[in-house]
Amino acid sequence: MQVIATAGHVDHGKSTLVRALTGMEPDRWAEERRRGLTIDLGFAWLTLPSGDQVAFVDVPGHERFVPNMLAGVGPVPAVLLTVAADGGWMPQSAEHLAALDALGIRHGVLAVTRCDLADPGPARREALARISATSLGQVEAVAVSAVTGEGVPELLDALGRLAASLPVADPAAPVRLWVDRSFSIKGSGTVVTGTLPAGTVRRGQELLVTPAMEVVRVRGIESLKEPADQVSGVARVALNLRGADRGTLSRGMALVTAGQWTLTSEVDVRLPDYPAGERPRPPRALTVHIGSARSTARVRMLGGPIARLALHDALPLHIGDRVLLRDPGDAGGGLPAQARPAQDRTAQARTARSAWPALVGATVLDVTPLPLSRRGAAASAAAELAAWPDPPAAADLLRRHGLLRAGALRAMGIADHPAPVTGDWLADPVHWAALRRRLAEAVTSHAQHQPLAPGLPLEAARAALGVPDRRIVEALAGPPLAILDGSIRPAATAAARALPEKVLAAVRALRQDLAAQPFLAPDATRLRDLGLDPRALAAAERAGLLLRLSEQIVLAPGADAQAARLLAGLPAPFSAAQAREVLRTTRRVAIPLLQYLDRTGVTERLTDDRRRLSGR
Ligand SMILES: Nc1nc2c(ncn2[C@@H]2O[C@H](COP(=O)(O)OP(=O)(O)O)[C@@H](O)[C@H]2O)c(=O)[nH]1
Ligand SMILES: [Mg+2]
Repeated sequence: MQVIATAGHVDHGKSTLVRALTGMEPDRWAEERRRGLTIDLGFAWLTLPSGDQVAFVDVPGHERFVPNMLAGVGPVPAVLLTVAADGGWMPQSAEHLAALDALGIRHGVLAVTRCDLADPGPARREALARISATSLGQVEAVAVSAVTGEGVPELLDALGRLAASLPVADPAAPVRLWVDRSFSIKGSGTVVTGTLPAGTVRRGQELLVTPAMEVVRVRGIESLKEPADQVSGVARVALNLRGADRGTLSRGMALVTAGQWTLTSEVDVRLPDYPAGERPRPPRALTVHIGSARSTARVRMLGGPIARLALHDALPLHIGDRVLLRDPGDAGGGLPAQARPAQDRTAQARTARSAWPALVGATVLDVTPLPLSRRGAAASAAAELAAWPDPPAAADLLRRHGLLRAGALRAMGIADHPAPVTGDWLADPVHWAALRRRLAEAVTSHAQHQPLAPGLPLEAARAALGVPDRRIVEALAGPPLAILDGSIRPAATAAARALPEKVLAAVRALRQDLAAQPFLAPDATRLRDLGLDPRALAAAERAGLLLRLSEQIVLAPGADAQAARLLAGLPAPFSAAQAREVLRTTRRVAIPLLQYLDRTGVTERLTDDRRRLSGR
C-alpha cells in the first residue's frame, strides 16, 4: 500500500478529485458536506490497475486549518498536489508547497484540476516551476476534470508510476504511529487511526502511548476497513486498543515500540543555511510539527544553522527526524514571504534581513543535548554540530557524549555502533583514554594522601570520574591498574598483595642481599634455601618486585637502569669482561644482564662481540 496526501489551495478541487478517483467521500463531517469545505482530514482509497492500493489523506486547504493539513501530511511519504486551471497559483498553494519542502517530501504528482473551466497550461507552468525549486523536484503533471472525467485515467497511470517509484519502507523498523483520529466503538473500546510510515504492527503486540508512555495492547487491526493480523508500513491502519482509557488518546500522540524512541522535550536541530550575518532572528516561540503532533517551542540559536528547541510537550524522536517550525504569530497567516499580498511584501522588504520564514524545516541532530552551562558552550556545540554529517553516526554522538549505552543510542535511532567497552556501554576512544588517565591520577593521588589505605575504593573512583556506572570504572582499571577487594591500586601493588606471605618474606630477604651488591644475583642454592622456585619468582616478577633476566637469575627492579649508568662510564665499545668488572659481578650474571640490555634496546651488540650503549 502507498499513502498519498493531497495538498493545494482551498476550493482547488482536492476533495472532488479524491472522490472521483476512489468513489469514496473524503469529507467525513456533516458540517464539511454542508459547507462544501474540508475542515479536517479525510480518508479514501482505491486499487490501481497494477493491484497496488493507494490510500489518500485529504487535507483542508483553508489557511485556518493549516495545523490539520500538517497533521495529515506529516507522516506521509508522497503527495497529490492540486492547482485549479481557473484559479492558478494561490497563497495556500504556496504555503502547502513550503510545508512539503520543509518536511523534505520528495515524491508527488501535480493535478491541474477544473480543466473544463480554463486552459490548464498557465497554472501547470507556474506550479511546475515552483515545485521544481523544492524537495519534490521534477514531478509529473496531469490536467483533470472531475466533471467531464477528462484526465482521470492519465492521473491513475501517473499515480501508479508514483506508487511504484516510492522507496520501500522497512518492515522491521521501529513503530511510530502518529494518531490522527481516535474514537470509541461501543463494545470494542478505543480505536486510533494513523499513517504507519514503516515497521510492523501485530495483533497482541504491546505499544507505548506518548507522552505518558502508558502500555496499550493491540486488540485488533484494520487496514482500509479490512481486518488484519499484522500490517507493515507504509499503510493506513486502525488499531483497536486494550489498556487505553476512553478519551485519553488524541491526535498528536504516538504509539511507539518500547525502547526504540527517545521521548524528549529538548533537541538540537540544523536549520537551513544562510550566508554569514544574514540569518534572520527566530521569534521567541515557534510551533513545532512532526507527524500529527505539534508543540510550542522556545528557540535558542546556538550559532550558524544550529538551534536548540525547548519543546512544551515531549515528543518521541529520532536523530535525523525532519521537523517543521511554523511561526504561529506570522502576520501572513503562515505564508512564505513571496506568497503575501503586495502591500504586505513592502513591509517585508523593509525588514527583509530580520524576516524569519513562516515555515521552515529542521533536521534533528541530538535528542539528548547536554546542558550549555559553561561560557562559550553554545558556540562550541554549534561548531561541533554544524560539522556533523547527515545523518550523524554513532561515532559523532559518542564524540559529543563521551559515554552512551547501546540501548540509548538505539532509542536515538542509531543502530550501528562500535563494540562496547563493558556491558552495553559505548565510549568515545579519546574520552576513554582521558578517563583512564584521570583514574590513574586519582589512584596515585589517593595513595599519596592515604598511604595506608588499600587503594581507591571503586565507588569513590566512580564519583571522582563522574561516570554513571561502576562497571565502567572496572573496565578502566586495567593494567597498569588493578582491582583487589573492591579497591583500585597500581597493578604491581595489587599483585604484590596477592603473593603468599612466605614468598613476600623470601623476596624481602633477597632484596636485602641485593641492596649491598646489586648485580650479584643469588645462586641456585640461595634461591632454594629461600623456597623461591621458578613459579614464585614469576609471581614476584609480575608483582614488580623482581627483575628476572632468565629463569633463575633475578635482580632488584631498576638494576637494568643502574647497570646502564655504570656502563656509560666505560669507553665504547666495551667487552663483556669490562662490563662484568664495572658491574662487580660474575660472568653468570653479566652475560644474561647484557643480553637483557640488548633486548630492551639499552645496549647494542657489535660483530666483534663488544657492545656500546644504543644511540652513542
Ligand atoms: N467544473 C468543475 N468543478 C470542480 C472540479 N473539481 C472540483 N470542482 C468544484 O470546485 C469546488 C471545490 O472543490 P473541492 O473538492 O471542495 O475543493 P477543495 O477545497 O480543494 O477540496 C466544488 O464546488 C467542486 O464541485 C472540476 O474538475 N470541474
Ligand atoms: Mg477539500
